[in-house]
Amino acid sequence: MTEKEILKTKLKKLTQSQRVEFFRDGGLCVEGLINAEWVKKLNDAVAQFNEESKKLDKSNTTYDLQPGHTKKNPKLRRVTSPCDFNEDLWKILTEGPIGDVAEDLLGHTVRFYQSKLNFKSSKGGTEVKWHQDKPFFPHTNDSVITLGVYLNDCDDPQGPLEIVNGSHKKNTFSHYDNENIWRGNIQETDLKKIDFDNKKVLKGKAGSMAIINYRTVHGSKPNFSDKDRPLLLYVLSSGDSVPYTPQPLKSKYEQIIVRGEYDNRIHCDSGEFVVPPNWTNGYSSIFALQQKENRS
Ligand SMILES: O=C(O)CCC(=O)C(=O)O
Repeated sequence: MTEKEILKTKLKKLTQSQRVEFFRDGGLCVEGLINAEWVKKLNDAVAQFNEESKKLDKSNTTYDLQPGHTKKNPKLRRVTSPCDFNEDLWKILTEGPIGDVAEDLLGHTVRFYQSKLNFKSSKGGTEVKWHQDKPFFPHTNDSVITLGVYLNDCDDPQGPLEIVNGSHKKNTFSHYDNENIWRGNIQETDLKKIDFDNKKVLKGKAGSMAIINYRTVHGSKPNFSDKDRPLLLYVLSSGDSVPYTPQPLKSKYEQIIVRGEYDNRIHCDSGEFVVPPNWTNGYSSIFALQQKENRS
């Protein structure tokens, strides 16, 4: 759906000025969107994932472990498709506030693309280098967003998400290097073209939501503090926007319409852009890719 059409729909959760800020800047953080009861349920799920990770000594398709992970000193970095394993994580989208915010920003028909749980553990949780999401999963139109819920208070030391205001309306950069190897981040020469003076830090208390468009330049610093930074992420699109390339993070819910009615129509923006590698036979994580880790 177009910005103009969406701005006219009835709001469920956000204010009109928050919605205008989202379309102007390409992202924002809103405090208090997820109440304490939901935050507790989501944190119970996080505790379960942490327990499971202690049974592992290497990463697999669901659990991405930071180098140095041990049972005694677990360093879970990401859970892929956490909604597949916990009903509350799915319910907060289909029946709760995540779906309501999605309707405010995507229109009444909302399509599920993927979910992930990024931990960024205390005392060394990995940075996420500057990147855009569109190069990872280009869609037929740019009505694609990520909604991220902070499950602990997240201030500067914990490495909150940061965005470059207005970058969603400018270039979409290649995430390949000069040798045509996928790196998952914007390369040095292109970083010089970005106005980093115009940054916004999306930090907030537990239950805040960081919201970004999939073309917005974003990243986050490492977490050297003594508090973890669990961030639950949902990637969603308008019903009329579908991906051009195979989904790297498999899920039983792939492409499900979570809100509204789908009339079998899609909208295609014109243009040409670089597509990602074919990850049908395996994908690790943005952290592992950007850190150039080899997986056996
Ligand atoms: O966890 C973060 O700080 C950033 C996550 C992100 O940008 C992504 O997974 O695409």
